Amino acid sequence: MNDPKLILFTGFLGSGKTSLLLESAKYLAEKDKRCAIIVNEVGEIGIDNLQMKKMGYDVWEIFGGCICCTLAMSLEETITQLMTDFQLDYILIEPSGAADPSAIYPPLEHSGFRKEKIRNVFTLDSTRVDMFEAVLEPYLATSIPLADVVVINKIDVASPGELEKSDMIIGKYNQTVPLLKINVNELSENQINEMLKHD
Ligand SMILES: Nc1nc2c(ncn2[C@@H]2O[C@H](COP(=O)(O)OP(=O)(O)OP(=O)(O)O)[C@@H](O)[C@H]2O)c(=O)[nH]1
Ligand SMILES: [Mg+2]
Repeated sequence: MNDPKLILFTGFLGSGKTSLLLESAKYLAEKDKRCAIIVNEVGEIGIDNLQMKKMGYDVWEIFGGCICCTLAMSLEETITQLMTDFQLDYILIEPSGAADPSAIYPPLEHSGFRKEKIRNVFTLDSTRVDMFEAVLEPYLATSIPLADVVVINKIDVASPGELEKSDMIIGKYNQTVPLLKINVNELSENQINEMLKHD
């Protein structure tokens, strides 16, 4: 049995992680891939467990706080159990947007996922780059170098200046990462494939 592909949706609070995760899950389901979704709180994504079960997903709710720092054991156990009980193609994880994204790797590695096996999709909300630059430099400096692909989103509502600054900020911390510019409401199949592709 092949190990599932593990996709992490990282990015600051409110940046668009859940929207991308759900679009990805929908797309993968259409392609008959089996996915598990791990989020902090199922309520947060606005879909209840029963409904997800009807759609063919198993939702594993991890209670309270952020899965990265306070509940690392429970994340590890959840993944181990998922992999024992199900034949999965993908595990999609949304860590809390307030967490240090580097903290999620140790529990994933304990579950048997080497860093090269994890695809970290970092979302940058282009409409808030000025704020990020002003007060979140340390967050950007730890998050962006870990990204395997950066999604600059909300291009439908950003100004040309904000889009230019988004490019500049990513380039400052990671010169080699592939960039995707998207409006989540008009995602193309190519963009989703580019985002999820595993080498
Ligand atoms: N116009 C536009 N809105 C977007 C886009 N992507 C996300 N949004 C909106 O941005 C808001 C936040 O999106 P979420 O997907 O909930 O963001 P999140 O990162 O999961 O937020 P938290 O879990 O609270 O950290 C929602 O209202 C989305 O509809 C986009 O490309 N364009
Ligand atoms: Mg979310």
